[in-house]
Amino acid sequence: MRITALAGGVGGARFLRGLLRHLAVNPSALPDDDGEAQLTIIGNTGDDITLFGLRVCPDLDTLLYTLGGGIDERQGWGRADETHSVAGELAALGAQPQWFGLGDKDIATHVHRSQLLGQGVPLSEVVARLAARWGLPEQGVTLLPMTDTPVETHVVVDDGEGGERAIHFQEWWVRHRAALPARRFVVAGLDRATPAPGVLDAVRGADVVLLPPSNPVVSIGIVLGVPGVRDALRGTRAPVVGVSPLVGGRPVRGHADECLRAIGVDSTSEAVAGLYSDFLDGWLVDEVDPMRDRPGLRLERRPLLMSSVDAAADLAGAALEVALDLR
Ligand code: GDP
Ligand code: FO1
Ligand code: CA
Repeated sequence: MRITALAGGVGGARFLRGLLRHLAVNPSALPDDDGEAQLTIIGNTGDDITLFGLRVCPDLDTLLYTLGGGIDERQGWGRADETHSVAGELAALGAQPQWFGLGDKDIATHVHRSQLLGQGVPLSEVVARLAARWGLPEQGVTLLPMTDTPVETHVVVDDGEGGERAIHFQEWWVRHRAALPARRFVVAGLDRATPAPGVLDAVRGADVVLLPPSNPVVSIGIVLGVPGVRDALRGTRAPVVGVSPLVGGRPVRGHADECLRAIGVDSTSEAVAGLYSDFLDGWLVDEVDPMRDRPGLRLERRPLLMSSVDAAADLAGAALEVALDLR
């Protein structure tokens, strides 16, 4: 059984860790003749940024650390048991920026990745090596960056003098906590990006495609913008089942509502499903979500909060069950 998922960072990683837990504790989750589960994750790289000469890939690293058991559970990103000696020295040197916190263990990932990229190793190969470090292959997981081409999401905001300026997505999200109204997103490199090796095949050849409750604009929306990915989703024979990131009309964490506002979309599960309407077959919303039925879309109401790994396993199991039913 080939399961393919598109993913951002924390929401995607927690959902997919739940899926692995669900498969591990329910040997009968998959029909007998479908064999072992192979999970291919297509990760967002639009959040990537170069800081202090180091290439940082927050969403890919969140997936690696979460599935590999090294994540800081409270933050949802970065490494557990982290120290900040390097950041302290950089601050003493006056190095900029100081609004992005890099921990020492995390920095080792960025040093290693930057060294390999500098030697001409494609990001997908770097990710494969990091995935081996975190034991993903043993779990039947392949992590692919959406593209090997550098892509960076920028946010256009008011410049305070009647004009506008673009800042890196991380500066908007982390430094300004999305409090500067976003006029629009500009994703440098996306129109010229090519899908990383294996990405389109993973969608076209999947038995099931899952969309975790990742940010629909700056996570899933960016992956969908890689030329060829959306067409592959429209064309795949696999059912595509997604989970709403909104509970009570609000994101569970982060600023997805601000991102949706910037692209002129309401913060409702119905409107988010609308962003995927050309390929979405099943959609999980919260138990009291007011979304109405929509022709051609299987709507399921479930508890959507991933308050523990077990809760995430239940949610992922429910999404998988809907997908298997739609096959
Ligand atoms: P990011 O890259 O770290 O922002 O993570 P993602 O893009 O993968 O996921 C972010 C989205 O996950 C946010 O819009 C949240 O609303 C959603 N999210 C986080 N935790 C939960 C949860 O427990 N349940 C649901 N349904 N969505 C969640
Ligand atoms: N998020 C923050 O809010 N503050 C930080 O200082 C920060 C540092 C950081 C370092 C490495 C990493 O992989 C992620 C980090 N994040 C930080 C989270 C992350 O950048 C954002 O939550 C996502 O990119 C938004 O999707
Ligand atoms: Ca992200």
